[in-house]
Amino acid sequence: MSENTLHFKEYEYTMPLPSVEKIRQSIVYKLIFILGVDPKDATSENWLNAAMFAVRDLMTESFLQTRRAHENGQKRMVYYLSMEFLMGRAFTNALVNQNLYNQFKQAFNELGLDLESIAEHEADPGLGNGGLGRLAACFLDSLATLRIPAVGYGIRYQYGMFKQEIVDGQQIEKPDLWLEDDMEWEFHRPNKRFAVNFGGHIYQDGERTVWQPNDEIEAIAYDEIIPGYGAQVANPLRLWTAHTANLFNLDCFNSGNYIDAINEKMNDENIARVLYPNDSTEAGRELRLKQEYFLVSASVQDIVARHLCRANDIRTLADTVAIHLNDTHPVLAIPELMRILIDVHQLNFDEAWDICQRVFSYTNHTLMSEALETWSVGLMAHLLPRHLDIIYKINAKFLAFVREQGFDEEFVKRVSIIQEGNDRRVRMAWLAVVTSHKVNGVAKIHSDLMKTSIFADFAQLYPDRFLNVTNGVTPRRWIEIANPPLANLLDNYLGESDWRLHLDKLTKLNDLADDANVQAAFAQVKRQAKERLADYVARELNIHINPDALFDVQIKRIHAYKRQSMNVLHIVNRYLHILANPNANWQPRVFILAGKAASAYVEAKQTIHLINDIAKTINSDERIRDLIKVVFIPNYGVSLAQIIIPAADLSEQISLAGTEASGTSNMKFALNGALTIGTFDGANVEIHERVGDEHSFIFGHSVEQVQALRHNGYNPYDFIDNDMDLRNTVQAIAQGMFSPEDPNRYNSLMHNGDFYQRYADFRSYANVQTRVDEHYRNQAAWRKSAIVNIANMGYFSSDRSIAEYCEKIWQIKPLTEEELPNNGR
Ligand code: 26V
Repeated sequence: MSENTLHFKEYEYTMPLPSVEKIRQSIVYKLIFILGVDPKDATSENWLNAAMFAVRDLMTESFLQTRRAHENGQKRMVYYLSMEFLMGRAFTNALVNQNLYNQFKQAFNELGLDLESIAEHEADPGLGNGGLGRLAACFLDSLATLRIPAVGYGIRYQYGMFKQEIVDGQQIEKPDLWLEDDMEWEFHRPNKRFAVNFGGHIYQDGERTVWQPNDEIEAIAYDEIIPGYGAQVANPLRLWTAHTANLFNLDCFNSGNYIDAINEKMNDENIARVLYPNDSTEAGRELRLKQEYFLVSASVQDIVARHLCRANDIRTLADTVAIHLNDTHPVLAIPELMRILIDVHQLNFDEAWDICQRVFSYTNHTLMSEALETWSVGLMAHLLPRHLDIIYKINAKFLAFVREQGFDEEFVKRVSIIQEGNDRRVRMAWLAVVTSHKVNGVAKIHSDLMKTSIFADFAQLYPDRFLNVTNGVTPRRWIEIANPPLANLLDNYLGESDWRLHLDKLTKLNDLADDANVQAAFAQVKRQAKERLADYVARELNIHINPDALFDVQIKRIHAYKRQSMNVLHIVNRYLHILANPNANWQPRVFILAGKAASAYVEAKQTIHLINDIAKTINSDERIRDLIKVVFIPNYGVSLAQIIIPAADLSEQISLAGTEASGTSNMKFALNGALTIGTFDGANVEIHERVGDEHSFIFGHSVEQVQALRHNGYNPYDFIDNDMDLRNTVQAIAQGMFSPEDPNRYNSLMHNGDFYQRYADFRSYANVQTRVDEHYRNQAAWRKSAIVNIANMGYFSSDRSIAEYCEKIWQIKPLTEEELPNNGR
């Protein structure tokens, strides 16, 4: 960047030069004049806050220029609607993507401060549950980097994902007060506000249906800058907060009790209060439905308003607008857009329907039936009567089409958007599929299963609608930021730095995988990351782990289908064998697990308790002599993942085949040189395809075998009774070896019908773990495998995923050189 980087032609102004000196001055300036803090009293938080404002200045111009480019161009734009965005910390990301990291580091040095430790003070906004939210964040990074005209829309939850503490081995949830750090660096847009209505009733006025709502909430925007790598383009992530609408215009104030009326209105702000955990419990569902509508109503109103600014003709909406539905959570955007087109802009139903079909696309992220959203017709009639009315009309039109095709009434019943019966419900996934021009799964195997399981009927009706776009992850966060020494290694051995933008360039490493120098350099990178993690574990948990041991890692939400408890079976089996045979040549291992359990999910919480009980017993058993260490690291999130993933030797991806839609940590691990031990599930299949049998460890039943077992009446004791290791292991846990004070504590966890077939896969899992040990003993061979893994991960860049979405789903092109904000630099 130079002093005259960008200009709004009609105004004169000077941007501060981002030299080290100017940066240092800018930080001090912000500290004094924006925060009002005397530098001699400044805390680390104050310095960070000041530096964040300084870096925001440097992004703002391209942010506003990008907006101009969007407004001036007639390009189709994509609006990515998601109830979750797991962005991770923003500060280092902003520096890296703008190529300002070294300057800021130097500026901090000159102030006597260390950038890395200052950056640790930033709160990590946990506005998501897991993979779906993190995927949205990787996608935003790639959209901006690829200069795609795009806006992300979400909710600015006051409380994100809870903070997890472990007390006596058990999970305790603490509220996550991420906003209280007072480091708001988003742009608050108090004039970007939209009324979101609820309740009331509908009536006919001639041809027209009129909605008379009885409650109004206001959505107010906050914009976060999403800088693309290379600083050419910055897109907005617009998050909505809830505000009580114009209090004094509402009827309830005429009814007498002023204080009660105010209190009641204050409750409206609960809408944006807290992120829902994905435990699919019924409690509090009404608020969740309100949240979903709140997000989509504000966003769709905003999208329509933007379109009218650009094109001034509502009928051309589908030419300039693509709206993407991240799972079914924002599917109410469909009836909301219909409502706006018909009720506000007076289009007829068929015109509106035609526009919706061209605008919307939808990604499915899970096949598990309990996660498929449905809403009771009664609740929807109560909160959103006009939307229910529109959904009925869409359904009538759709079912007429189905009958025309000659399908029978059984089929009609199955595909109806309304599930009939005592408890009538709206099936949100069906509404998404019926409307969207494209529906995608997130890994090859998942997209195939989608067409043969949950959406089989729809695949018959609309064979061309379904496609796959395999997930990806951003190499900027998952290599450059999480693992700077690896980034250096890649720069050195690839002889260029643009793997950050063209991850396929990593394939060059395939030729270097046998090279002793490269292996040694890799070993050093891995060692550094393992030491860093060991320091963290020593500091936070007072557990000492040996960086020479094999680091075996499973980090993700705790869920029965992900089978953390099968990992535990292997650990205990190994423990029992070491006790029986202490002098064999055991490979020392550190088992690292982390993840949150939804607060109402009893089995998941028990699993955490079990892991901690086992850690306590094994870590203090002197006979084990550090051959096994078990560590459960509390409060898993993006920031912790950035520390753990680079340090992993082995990546546990052991879900039951057919249950994990894709997984994305599997990609991050392999990209950081961990070998995968995994089932044929999700993206493991495609990772294995690229790295080969020799460099990964696949085990367990295939989807077909899993289905056959289920079909034939799966009996876990067929496996327990016929495998002595398994029998001993299950008994040890179930009879209280790790919970002597409460010997039955894990009886039910071990004897619960084993829906996810841990016991059926145990033998092949244990066997392949033995192969892992053998491979690790040959360090040269292991390092080669690790390098081959890195070399073949180019495909799993989220840049590739986004390019596919643009081409196959959204029909969107990047901004051209001429349209670029900094054209003429
Ligand atoms: C469901 C619910 C239902 C209750 C309210 C809150 C809530 C939040 C999320 C969900 C569904 C989550 C689905 C999900 O996270 N799927 C994951 O998506 C990843 C990105 O595609 C993928 O890698 C994981 O395999 C998949 O489990």
